[in-house]
This record gives sequence, C-alpha cells and structure tokens, in this order.
Amino acid sequence: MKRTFTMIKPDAVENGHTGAILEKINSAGFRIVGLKKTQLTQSDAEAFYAVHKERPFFGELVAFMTRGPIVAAVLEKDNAVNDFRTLIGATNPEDAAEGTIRQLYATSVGENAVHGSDSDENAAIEIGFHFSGRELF
Ligand code: ABT
Ligand code: MG
Repeated sequence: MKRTFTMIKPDAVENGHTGAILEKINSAGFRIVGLKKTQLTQSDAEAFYAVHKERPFFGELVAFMTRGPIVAAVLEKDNAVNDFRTLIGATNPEDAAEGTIRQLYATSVGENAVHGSDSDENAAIEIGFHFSGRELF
C-alpha cells in the first residue's frame, strides 16, 4: 500500500463540500489514515508552496490557502499518488474530466478545491509536514 497527502482547500470548505469530497475519496477505494481540520499560517503556506515562490501567482496562492480552514488527510491505496491525481482532475477545473473532484467542486485554477501530492517523495514530505506518527492509523 502507498500513501498520498490531500488538503480540501479553503474554497471547498467554505462552500460546504467537505462531506461530499470525503465520500468521493472513500468510494474511490482510499483508506483515510489521518484526518484533521486546521488553518495554515502564512509561513506554513509559504513553505508548502515554496516551489512556486518565484511565480507571479505566489502571493495570491498564499493568501487563498490561509484565508480559512482546510481539511488535511493522509490516504492509503495501491498507486495512491497517481490514482488520487486522476480522481481530482486537472489543475484548471475547466480542463478537469467529467466526474472528477475539481470538475464538480473547484471554482477556478487559483481556487481548485483540493490538493494531491505529485510524487511518492513529495507525499512523504507533505505527510510529515502536517501529521505526526501518532496521528496516523
Ligand atoms: P496543488 O494540488 O495545489 O499543488 O495543485 P496542482 O499540483 O494541480 O497544480 P500546481 B501547478 O502545483 O499549482 C499549485 C497551485 O498554484 C495555483 N496556480 C497554478 C495558479 O493559481 N495559477 C497558475 O497559473 C498555476 C499553474 C493552483 C494551485 N493552487 N490552488 N488552488
Ligand atoms: Mg502541485
């Protein structure tokens, strides 16, 4: 079994989609190993998205990710990283396939409802950033 990390982002939490998104995750065969509602600080968001710090959208991205609570989760499944990226759909919801979480619940490329790790290596880093060992079951 492999693990991936997800966040239900502030737009989706604000819009009341937390339950529906968790249900999609369950139905797709992921086991929820860790789950918490929290709010990112400025430095959390800057660190999480450090790869984008030179991009023109970085300021807006950090402002968005810190403006309200998120729901963070660790998910377990065979091929977790790739299967979860398939379940969430393309970064821009206009390009996201029918039935994907972003097609259903995202607002725009900048407010795209969910995060999913993009590699096993980043999944391990992101899980460690948000969860301690005794929060994972
Ligand atoms: P994340 O799961 O948030 O990492 O999104 P994803 O991996 O699908 O896409 P990347 B490229 O990592 O985008 C990170 C965040 O930056 C936002 N973004 C991206 C923009 O606002 N404008 C852009 O032109 C691009 C390329 C989308 C992602 N965050 N949100 N929400
Ligand atoms: Mg990404």
